[in-house]
Amino acid sequence: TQLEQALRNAIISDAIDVHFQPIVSLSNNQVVGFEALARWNDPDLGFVSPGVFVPLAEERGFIDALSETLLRKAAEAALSWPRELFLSFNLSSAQLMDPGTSGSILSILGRVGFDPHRLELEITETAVMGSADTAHRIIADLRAAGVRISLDDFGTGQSSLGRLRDFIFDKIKIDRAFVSRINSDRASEHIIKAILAMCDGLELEVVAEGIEDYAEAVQLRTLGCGMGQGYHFGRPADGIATLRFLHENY
Ligand code: G
Ligand code: G
Ligand code: MN
Ligand code: NA
Repeated sequence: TQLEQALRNAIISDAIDVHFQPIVSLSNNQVVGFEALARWNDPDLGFVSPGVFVPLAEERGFIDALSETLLRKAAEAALSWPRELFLSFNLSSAQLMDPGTSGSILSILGRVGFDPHRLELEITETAVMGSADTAHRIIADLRAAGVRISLDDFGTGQSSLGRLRDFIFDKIKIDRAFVSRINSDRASEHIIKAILAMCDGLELEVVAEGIEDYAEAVQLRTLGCGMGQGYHFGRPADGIATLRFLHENY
């Protein structure tokens, strides 16, 4: 298809960019890290969402090429940040089925000179279930090298609490579906309280995603949520804007 051909060309010509969205500590609003988000603005097709081109790349077998370029760019950009903030990077389910993934990630970090302890990888539960043995081995290899693992979109889709007993995660990201209702719907507030209590017991860090206003930030901080992310703190921005943001915020 036209889209597939355009995506191939974009990968080859290095036209897919990476943007960064801040993740803050809710106790003091300090930036603690950034999530890398792929951005593709094609001259003919216009802006294409990663929600579209990432699944296409997976389907057509070029997710590895795409992801390697994005991780390299993201890690290189993170090296220019004025502080040693963490970099959070999304892994797709196809990558967790490929035994070469851990080696390829660690070799990129080595070449760029990026400390694995500063990297977090965001994965979804569905991705871990896809090919459980391979996924667990990849995760174990990465964690042994110091990389941390976040469970993305927690509370949606096929999440099952049983997965948390495997102790393969360092952090939980509460899906914005709960966060956006925290001040209008008692059920969402109770669910978030329960997630926070559970993560406290399991010694998991927590990020609330999709915080869009001050009231949500205050409520989550009051409930004891450690970290937050969302338009209230900053939208995803390119590398240069991110550097400017960091210099203005310290
Ligand atoms: O940035 P946006 O909200 O449009 O992202 C849409 C989806 O694309 C999200 O689920 C996000 O996790 C995913 N995504 C964004 N960048 C990447 C990437 O570099 N790799 C992978 N695998 N997924 C990404
Ligand atoms: O699936 P994942 O959690 O990786 O998706 C992250 C996506 O959420 C990013 O693509 C980003 O554009 C989007 N996002 C980040 N903050 C907000 C927010 O405050 N509100 C909304 N609606 N989307 C957000
Ligand atoms: Mn994510
Ligand atoms: Na999410």
